Amino acid sequence: MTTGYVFHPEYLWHDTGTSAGLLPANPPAGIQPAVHIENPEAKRRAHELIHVSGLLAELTVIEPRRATMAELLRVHTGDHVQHIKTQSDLRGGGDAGDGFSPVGPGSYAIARLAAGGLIELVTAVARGEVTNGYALTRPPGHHATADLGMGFCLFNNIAVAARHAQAELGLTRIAIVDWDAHHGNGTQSIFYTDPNVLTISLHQAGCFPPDSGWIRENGAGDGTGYTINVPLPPGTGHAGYLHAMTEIVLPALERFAPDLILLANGFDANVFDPMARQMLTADSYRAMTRMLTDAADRLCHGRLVAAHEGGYSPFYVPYCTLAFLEELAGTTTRVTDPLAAVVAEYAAEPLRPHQKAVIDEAAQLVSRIGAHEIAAAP
Ligand code: 9RB
Ligand code: ZN
Repeated sequence: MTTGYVFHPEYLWHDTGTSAGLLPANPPAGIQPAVHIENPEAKRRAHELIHVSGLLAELTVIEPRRATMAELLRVHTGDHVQHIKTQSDLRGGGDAGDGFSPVGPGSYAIARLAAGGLIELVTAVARGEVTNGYALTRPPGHHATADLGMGFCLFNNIAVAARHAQAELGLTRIAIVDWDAHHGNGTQSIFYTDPNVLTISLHQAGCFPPDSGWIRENGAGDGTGYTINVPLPPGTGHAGYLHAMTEIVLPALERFAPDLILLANGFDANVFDPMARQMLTADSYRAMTRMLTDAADRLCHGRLVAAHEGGYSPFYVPYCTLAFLEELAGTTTRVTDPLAAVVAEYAAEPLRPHQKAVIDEAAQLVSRIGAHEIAAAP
């Protein structure tokens, strides 16, 4: 068993400039500029820790390439791709669509390298060159819709890789699990009517985008039942997420029987994240990853491909990433979570009744997966 790893220094060159936390900086209005919240630091440190811990030596490094126009157009409109290119050609950069998604000078090429990196990784997995893999990419992708960049995302990397897997690699049924703290609205919208792509998003209710990611958003047309949202209350921790994995994600995957599992791997549900209010620890990511690799082993020859999404604590994201990647590779390193003692109290956060209520309600949707085919069978 081998684990593929995609990284490129250009991912760190995607220049998001300044911001004031959530808001664009605006000195005349008294909004002080600071380094943009989606900056390279957490990702640079994660990559360095992967190297220094010795884990990198156990991985199969896969070189990214830029996604082609045809590959992007499987998901995005020509107007959107052109818009990103035009903004990227501006000397001072521009915005991908919603006013919260900076496009730095040259970010068009970097965003293509992110989407193409995931394509190369999925290809290596499909060919059996590696069992599973991780793409530590930037910019992120899960908020980007067919025609709009949103929430720091330019192109929807996971969606581009999923369509490539279907079109070129013979992997038809694809499950996309998204445990970023924010709703995977872009991915949801792209596959909303498609019964061959199951999307499951676990996120903090109402965090971002506004009014998005509710249980009632359950797919449409032929895709009815193939979108599942679990809007977890703020404050959900290890026990709550594990309950959601056990009661929803795992049974949904069993029912769907995918050829490939993709993971939108945001680390912003950790307890130190400035952009969300969930309470996961590095050990939580390890446990959740173990559940997914076990499911992938049972259902699709271990084929699990993850893409980096959010995660904004430069000091904790690296340890969450290492725990995740160790588990993916089925190994450990000499580096353990140095904050484990500090987070022990948080880690003990139990499943609260209001969290259980949401999870149990969303779990009702699992039986809708494949209900058509089962009803239609003689
Ligand atoms: C503001 C708004 C946000 C909020 C959160 C994210 C997180 C992205 C992420 C991005 C942009 C809105 C400040 C809407 O980590 N995804 O995984 N912007 N939020 N309106 N206003 C005024
Ligand atoms: Zn996020």
